[in-house]
Order: sequence, then structure tokens, then C-alpha cells
Amino acid sequence: MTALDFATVKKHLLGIEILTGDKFTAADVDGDKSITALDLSFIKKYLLGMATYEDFPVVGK
Ligand SMILES: [Ca+2]
Repeated sequence: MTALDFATVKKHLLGIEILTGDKFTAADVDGDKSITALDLSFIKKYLLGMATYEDFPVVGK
């Protein structure tokens, strides 16, 4: 979840640019093996400084 940005995940959701491998794993911040609007909302909070990496549900799984 470092090099990945909001726009990249948004592109995935829109089907413009499908993420794979490490990028997919990084974008799936709640660890449910899919990238959804929920993941996007977590990333948005992170980018806005409203959450840290430790707040992502996937941490600790
Ligand atoms: Ca997810």
C-alpha cells in the first residue's frame, strides 16, 4: 500500500486497468480477495490522513 494510489484502484473498479499480483494484494486493503468500493474508501481515508496503514482491516490477517 505504498506505491499504489487512489486513481489506480479507481481504474481497476472501472475496468480500465485490472490490477494483478502484488498490486492487487496491496489494493485489497480489507483482505477479502477482491477489490471493491470499500477498499477504495479505505485508501481514500489513508490518503487524506484520516487513517494509517495499521487501520486497514487486512493488517493482522
Ligand atoms: Ca477488498
